Amino acid sequence: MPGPVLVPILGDQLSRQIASIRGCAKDDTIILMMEVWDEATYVKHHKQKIALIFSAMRHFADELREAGWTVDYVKLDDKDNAGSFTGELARAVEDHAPRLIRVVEAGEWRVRQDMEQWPDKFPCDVQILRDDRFICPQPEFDEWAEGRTELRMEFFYREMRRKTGLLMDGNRHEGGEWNYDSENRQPPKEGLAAPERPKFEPDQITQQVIELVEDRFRDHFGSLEKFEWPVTREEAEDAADAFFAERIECFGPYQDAMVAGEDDLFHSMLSTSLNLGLLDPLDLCHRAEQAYRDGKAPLNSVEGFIRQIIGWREYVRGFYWNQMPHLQTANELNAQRGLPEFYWTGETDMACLADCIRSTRDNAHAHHIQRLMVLGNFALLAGIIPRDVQDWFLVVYADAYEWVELPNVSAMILYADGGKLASKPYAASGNYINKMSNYCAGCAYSPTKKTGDGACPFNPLYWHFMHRHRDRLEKNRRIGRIYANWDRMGSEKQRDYLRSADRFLDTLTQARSGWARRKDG
Ligand code: FAD
Ligand code: DLZ
Ligand code: SF4
Repeated sequence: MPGPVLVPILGDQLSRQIASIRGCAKDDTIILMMEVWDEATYVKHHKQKIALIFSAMRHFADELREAGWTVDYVKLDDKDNAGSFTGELARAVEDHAPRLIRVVEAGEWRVRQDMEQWPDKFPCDVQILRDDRFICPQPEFDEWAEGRTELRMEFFYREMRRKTGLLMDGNRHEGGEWNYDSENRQPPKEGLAAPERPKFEPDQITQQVIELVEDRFRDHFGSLEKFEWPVTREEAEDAADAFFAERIECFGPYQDAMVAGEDDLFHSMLSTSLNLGLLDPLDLCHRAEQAYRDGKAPLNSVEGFIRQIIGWREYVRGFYWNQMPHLQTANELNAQRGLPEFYWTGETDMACLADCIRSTRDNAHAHHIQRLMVLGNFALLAGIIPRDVQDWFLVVYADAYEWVELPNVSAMILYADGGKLASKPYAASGNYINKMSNYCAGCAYSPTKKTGDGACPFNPLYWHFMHRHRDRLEKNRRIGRIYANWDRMGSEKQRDYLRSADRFLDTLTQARSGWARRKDG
C-alpha cells in the first residue's frame, strides 16, 4: 500500500492556494506544520513576531482541518519536538511513511540549504516546488539581471507593470508616467493624523501563544502588550478593506512623512499578512487599481502602492536570491563600528531615533521612511557593521524575513553592496528629517545648528560620512557634486564638522545586550 503525500507547510506559507497543497487530494495527503525551536531562536526575534507566526500557524491549521484536510501539527512545547524542520520531518516520515514529500521552496537561504538535503535524507521522493505567490520567478529575475552592473528597481518595475497589465492600457502606462513619486513627498501638515486602523484583539489561541512566548522567550526584545496583528486570512482581509476604504487616498502624498506618536499614518500595515501568505500580493494590487478606476483614490497613491508591491517587494526578493550568499557578508564601505546600545533601549536624546525605536519595541513595526531615513540613515552615517544592522532589523520587525530584510539593509540603507541596488547612498542630514517630520520640535538637538554643542548629530555625521568616502562617492553622478560645497567651506569649518562628528561618535556605547547574536555567531 503506497503511503500518503506529506506536505510540509512552513510558517510563512499560510495559504490554501500554495503550490504544494494545490492539486493534492484530501484523502491522500497529510499536511505537516511545525513550531520549531531552531526557527524561533536562530536570532532572538521580537516577541510579537514569534507570537504572530505561531498564532497564524495554529489558526491556519484549524482552517485546513475545517476544510477537511488532515494536519499533523507539532507545537513548540510538545514533549518530543525535534527542534528543527529536518528533525521533525524525519519524525513525520517515520510516523506516516509517505510516498512523496511535496514542499514549496523555503523563502530564506538558511532553510533552503537544509531543504536541498531532503532528497538525499529521506527514503521517498521529494518535490521542491517554486513559490508562485511571487510574480517574478527567479530565473526571470536572473535573466533580467544578467549582464547589468546596476540593478535598478525602476526598470524592473516597468517590466512587472507590462507583465501584470496593472495600470496599463495596452502598451500605454496610465497617466503618461511610470512613477508619480514626485507627488508623494509631502511633509506632514500640523496635526496630521490617519483614521484608526482595525486592531485585532487576541482570541484564545493568540492568548495561549502569548503566554508561551512570555514564558519561553522572556529574554527576547520587544513588548507583547499591544499585540494587534491580523492572524487569520479573514482578519487580514478586514485590514486590507479598511486600508482601501480609508487610507489609500492619502497613502501617496504622505508616504514619506513622519509624525511623533503616529505610528502607522497612511501606510497599509499589510506586510506581515503578505509575508505570512494570508494575503495575495497581486490581488491587493488589483484592488488598489480598482479603487483608482472607481475614482476612490488618486493615481499617485495607487501607483505608489502598486510599485511597493510589484516593484520593491518582487525586486528585493529577486535581488536576494541573485546576490546570495555574498550579500550577507558584503561590506564595501568597510564599516567597522558596533551597533550602539540605544538601538535596543531607545535611550537617546535624538527624538527621531527614540520615537522610531519606541514604535519598534511596542509594535514590532516602523514604517518605511522611519526604517530608511532615520534608523537606516544613522547606521549608514555612523558606519555600523552591516552584520550588526542586519541582525537588528531581522530581530525587531514582525514582517522580517531575510529575503526582504537583507537587501533593504545591506544594499538599500548601508550601500554595503557598493551600489548594485541603489544609485547613491541614502545619506541625509538633519535637514531632511526636520522637513519630513515633527520630531525636531521635541528634540534636545537643533536641526539648524551644524556643529558643536546642541547641533543635530546627523549634520556633522553627514559630512563625516561624505569625507570618509570621498574617493568612491565623488565619482557618483548623483551625489558627486556635493563635494564642491564641502570644498567651498574651507578647512576650519570642515575641521569643525569632523571634530563634532568624532566627538559624538565617541559618546556612543556599543550594544552589550547581545539580543541579536545569531546561533552561528
Ligand atoms: P506600506 O508602506 O503600506 O507598503 C505596502 C507594501 O509594499 C508593504 O506591505 C510591503 O509588502 C511592500 N514594500 C514596501 N516597501 C518595500 C521594500 N523596500 N521592500 C520590500 N517590500 C516593500 N519589509 C518587510 O516586509 N520585511 C522586512 O524585513 C523589511 N525590512 C526593511 C528594512 C529596511 C532597512 C527598510 C528600509 C525597509 C524594510 N522593509 C521590510 C520594507 C518596508 O519598510 C516595509 O515593508 C513596510 O514598512 C511595511 O509596512 P506597510 O505594510 O504598512 O507598508
Ligand atoms: C520566523 C519563524 C519562526 C519564528 N518560527 C517558525 C516555526 O517555528 N515554524 C515555521 O514553520 N516557521 C517559523 N518561522 C518562519 C520561518 O522562518 C520561515 O518559514 C522561513 O523563513 C522559510 O525560509
Ligand atoms: Fe533627529 Fe536631529 Fe531632528 Fe533631533 S534635531 S529629531 S536628532 S533630526
